[in-house]
Formats: sequence, C-alpha cells, structure tokens
Amino acid sequence: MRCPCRLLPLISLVLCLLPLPCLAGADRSLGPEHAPARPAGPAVPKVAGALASLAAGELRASQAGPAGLMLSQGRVLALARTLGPEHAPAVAAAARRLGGEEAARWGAWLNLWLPPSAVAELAGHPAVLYLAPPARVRPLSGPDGAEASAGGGPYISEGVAATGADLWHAAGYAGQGVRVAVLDFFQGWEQALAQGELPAGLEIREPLSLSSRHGVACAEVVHDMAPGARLTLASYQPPTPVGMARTIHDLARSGQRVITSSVGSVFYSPGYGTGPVSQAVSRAREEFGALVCQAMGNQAQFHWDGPFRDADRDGWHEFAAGVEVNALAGGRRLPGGVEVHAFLRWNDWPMTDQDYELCLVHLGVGDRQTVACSGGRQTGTQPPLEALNLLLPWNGSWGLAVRRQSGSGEHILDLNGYNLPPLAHNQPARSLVDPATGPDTVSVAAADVASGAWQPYSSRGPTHGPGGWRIGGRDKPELAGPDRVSTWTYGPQGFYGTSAATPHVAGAAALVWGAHPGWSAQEVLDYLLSRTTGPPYNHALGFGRLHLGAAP
Ligand SMILES: [Ca+2]
Ligand SMILES: [Ca+2]
Repeated sequence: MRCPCRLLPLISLVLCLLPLPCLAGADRSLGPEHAPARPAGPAVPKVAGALASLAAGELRASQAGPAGLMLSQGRVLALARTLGPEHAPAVAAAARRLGGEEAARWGAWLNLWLPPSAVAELAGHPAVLYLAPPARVRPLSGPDGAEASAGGGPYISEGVAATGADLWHAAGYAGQGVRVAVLDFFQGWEQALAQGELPAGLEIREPLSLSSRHGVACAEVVHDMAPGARLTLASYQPPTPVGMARTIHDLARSGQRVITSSVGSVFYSPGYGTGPVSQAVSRAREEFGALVCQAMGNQAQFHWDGPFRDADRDGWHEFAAGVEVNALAGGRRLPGGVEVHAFLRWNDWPMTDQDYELCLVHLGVGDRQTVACSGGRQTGTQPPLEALNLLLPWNGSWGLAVRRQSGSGEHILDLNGYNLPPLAHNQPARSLVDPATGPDTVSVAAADVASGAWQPYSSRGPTHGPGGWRIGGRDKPELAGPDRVSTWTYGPQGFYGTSAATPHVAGAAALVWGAHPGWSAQEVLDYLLSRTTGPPYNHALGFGRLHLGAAP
C-alpha cells in the first residue's frame, strides 16, 4: 500500500454503477436533499447490490466490471453465503446444475462462477442465505503499472537498519531455512529476481496474479530483512476473501511458517474479525503453527463511522450538524478519471430491511448534484452493504453522501474506501481492513522510517465490536513497522504505507524463528512485541515500533 494521497488518473471514463438511474438529469441542478426518492436498483430476493442489477437484466455485461463485479467467459463471480458449512456442497452442486462452477470454498462461504441468468434461481435454493458481489482483495494503493521501475540498485530497505535487523545479520542470523510466503500481486517479479532483489531459491505458487507490482516490493523487503529465508510468492485465487482464506490455509498446511499480506478487503463482515479470512488466520496458527502478518490499511483519513442522523428529516444523513456531504480532499478540485471505491455498511447483520445508499455528489459553485448512487436494495434478505465503484466523471470538487431509502432503526453507519483522498469529516479509529481485525492476525501499522512517527494514513484500531457496534472491539494493531523505504520496484524511499511496514515485521519473525527454531508462533510473536519502542500501547502504533535490538 503506497501513499494513499497519490491519485493516478485513468484514461477511461465510467460514470455510474447502474445503467440508468445514476445520471438523473432532473437532479443535476438540485442539492442532494432534493434528489428523487429513488432511482433504485431492483429488489431481487436474497441477491445484493450490482449482482441484483445484473440478475434483473438492468446491468449490461459491459457495465458489470466498472460496477465492481468480476466476469469471465460470460459468467459472474458471486459470493454465496449458505446456512452453514454442511450446506455448502449442496449449493455448489445446485450451481453446477445451473451452468455454474465453484471457484473457492471456506466454511459456509462459496465463490461461484454463475451465468447471470442463473443468479436469481440459485438464490431461491433453501440453503442459500444470500448471494452478493464478492468483496475484492486489493493492494491498497493506486493503479499500478504507471510508474517505471527505478532501475539501478541494489536496493536495501532503510527499515533493515531502523529495526536493528542489520545487527542480527552481522551476528549471523538471516532467517536461514525459515519459510516465508508473500501473498500479493507480482507483476515484474522475474526482472526483480534477475536484478538480484529477490533470492535465487525463490518458489512460485502458480498461478500468480500479475495485475500489480505491489507484491514484488513486499517480497523485496522480506528478503532484505531475512536474506536467508526461503521465500514463496503466492496469489489469492480468486482475489476475494474466500479465495484469500483458502490460500492462507493451504500455505500454512504446506509448511509456511510466516505469511505476510499487504492486501486486504474493506467490508464484507461486521468488522469484528469474524469473517472467513480471520477464521483461516486462526486455523493457520492453531493447526499449523503459522504466523500471519497483515497490513492494517491506509484508510485512517478515509473513514467515518457514527449513528445515522437526520435532524432535518430529508432522508440524507448528517455527518455533522447541517453537513450532508462529506467532501473529498477538503473540497479541492480532483481530476476526472480518479478511481473511487467507497463502501458503506451498517450494523444490522447478516441480513437487513434497512435500506441505505451511498452517493457521489458534485460540489459546484452554489449547487450540488447527486451524480451516482450505489443503488443496492435491502428488503430483508440482503446484507447491510453498499458499494460505489466508479471513476470521477469530470474535473471538479466531490463528496460522498448517505441516504436512507427506508428503515427506522438506530444504526451505526461505517464508511470506508480504497485509495481515496481524505474526507473532510473523518474518524481514524476503527479504520482497519480485514483481516487485520482477526484475533490471531499480527496487524501492522506504519511509522516513518526516519522520524519513527505514526503515519497519518495508517489505519487505527480498535476493531468494531460484535455485530458492528462501536464498543467492545479488540485492540489493534499489534505493532508498527517502518514505511517510506527504498525498493527496486518503487525506487528510492518510494514504498509507503502499511504495505511496506508489514513485510519488515514478517522478515523479523523469520529472523527470530531462525534463531529459535523450536519456538511456537506465539513465542515468536511475544518476542517481537517485547522488541518494540515508543509510547505505551495505543491504537496507532500498538505496542510500538519494531526494534529488534541486540542479536541473541
Ligand atoms: Ca438530513
Ligand atoms: Ca441500499
């Protein structure tokens, strides 16, 4: 995850999630408080979000990708939440009879490739709780590939010296023989290997995803920290929480001692670490003795949570008194084409009849236009989630707004997103991504490698509480690692964020395990947490900045 403030314009222009309603001409000159009650998505029982629009024929296949759906060979990837793990095989079999195919399974959750025409019918299966667009596991950074590799080198992360790993290297500790898996996207790994930035004995777990170079930088950092470790590159298949859970499990079972993940998902569960990936992380620890290090995310400046408030009773939520639009980047002009992935959830799990939506608002001079809305319908059989995936349609100032379509309960709204400019009304607490929320995840924050200061974008704990409330959460992060470090992939001091911090901790775990091969994962973690510096435990840096100190 590199600096979230860096926004890369995209070439193509996508205006909206849903085919018709979001560019409502009548709405263009009115404030959002006057927007029509609904340009609505369709209500398909037990089908959520853009998947319902596709199932109802209101979303063309060509619009499905920009709307956040994954399509391949005419089939769409769906998350099926079943009544329980024992029901998953029957649902998978029903999907096959309808022309579908199972992509991944974890417990009660399935990822299924389905013909769009089969979605509504499969949703009718009595063991299906609901079908939804799967959350996407992403590097929490801008679109990659726009930057050239720095060339030159060799590059050694400044984090090696900042954490004291260099002293361990000098004493002969290099993580010899410890198996470390990097889970990510690996465009350009062969060049990095040829440059000597990755170890010669590198193992590849096929198939690797090559859609980003992000994971190459992470692997470089692990190698800098633990040059004797046996490194494996692996990708999530498919790139969803269910695919991530499955992959973590398989890696741990195959003997990987340390797994490092600098990608994550925003929102598919209440935020208390009860989702499939957190379950897989716990099993990796309990059954196989593996330690999973996970980036907290860079969302601290792009998160807001709080109760729904509507003092003027116009349906539009107020982030503060009289504030119905939460401006991006303080209302500064942003270039058209900037990618926006924003998500809203509320604490009414697992299915809700409280119907909110998330809208993009253009802030013009003297007027506001509601340009696009997420449009998912909640009628009692859909999860409490809305997703807004789009590109800013033109140069201008923008904000986000939340509208209640129907419902009467008291709910905690929770707004988060990927790679977005800071929100004017922002709440850093509870801004972490999944699976940094998990009870057995080693969740890593970012501190500047030179100053040691907490980076203001580094997501903060604690987690949400059970069910998505703001109380009763668990303490996160565990500790902080250095960011703003040098890699071949991103150049001199060009690797930012908790993505950069996390592989430093993973590499340090390999050093400790190499020095104490008989230790359990818990012993390694306890040791790492005892080798930290900084103020007492807090939700920005956890137990402090990693500082290994003298070698054993
Ligand atoms: Ca209002
Ligand atoms: Ca809705």
